[in-house]
Amino acid sequence: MEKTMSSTSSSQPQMTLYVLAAGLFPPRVLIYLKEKGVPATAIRIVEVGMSSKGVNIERILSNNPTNSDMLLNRAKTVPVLEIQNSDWSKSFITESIAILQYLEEIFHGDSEMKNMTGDNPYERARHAEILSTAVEMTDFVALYLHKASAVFVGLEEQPVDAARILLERGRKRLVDLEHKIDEHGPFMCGPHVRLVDCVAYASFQFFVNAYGIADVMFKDCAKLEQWYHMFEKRESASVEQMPEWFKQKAREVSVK
Ligand SMILES: N[C@@H](CCC(=O)N[C@@H](CS)C(=O)NCC(=O)O)C(=O)O
Repeated sequence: MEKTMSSTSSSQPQMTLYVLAAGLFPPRVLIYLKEKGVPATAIRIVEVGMSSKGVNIERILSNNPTNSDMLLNRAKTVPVLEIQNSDWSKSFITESIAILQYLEEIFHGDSEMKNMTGDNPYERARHAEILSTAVEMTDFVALYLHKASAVFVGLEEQPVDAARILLERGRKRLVDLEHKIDEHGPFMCGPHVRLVDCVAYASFQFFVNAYGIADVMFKDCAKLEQWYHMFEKRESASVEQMPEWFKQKAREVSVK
């Protein structure tokens, strides 16, 4: 899938976003673009797909032969944002949170688009706090699944103790998140949708849909469960799903 575009305005650079739309991390950016209100013409989106070795990074490299050394060192994962500089060289951002922060700055001041981090220093600090808990939760739960799901049997070591510890850490971050999100919602930081909603929803929907661990994600977390079911009805939330063969294997989870 490849959607073409040119920049919305001459003040913004031309950008290409490489994704695996059904993965865990790229949907953070795809959901954010829709919630922010970035026109589909502002960023070219290229699906890299999977190869037998995992994410097909070759697709990015083949587009960027002159930058391949730098990309091989940095872009072992997606999403990757490629930025066309005014001197025709290219720059790359290879971490989802850094991509989101860059886009938030690039589109800052565009009155057609929402502010996605907060309206004053306190709101932005609260947002940063909840975001860092959501990111830590994602990393612990993702690693737990690498140690406990049948999808990774034979691909990496799966010590049961490691799975237990990672699950415990992930659960602790989930409970932290439950306590930190706004009492009245409907979004994590209150009445306005923020970047953290996009990041957290990408994780929740992936863990719930691909790995079937709603029981883990929502145990003692009623506010999070309510937030999730509110957010899943939004247009931005219709994300691509992993294939059935993956889900079937992924849902065999040994430690819960
Ligand atoms: N910390 C990175 C993680 C990105 C990541 O792991 N992406 C997955 C796809 S969802 C990937 O590319 N995996 C390939 C691999 O780990 O070899 C980010 O937030 O962008």
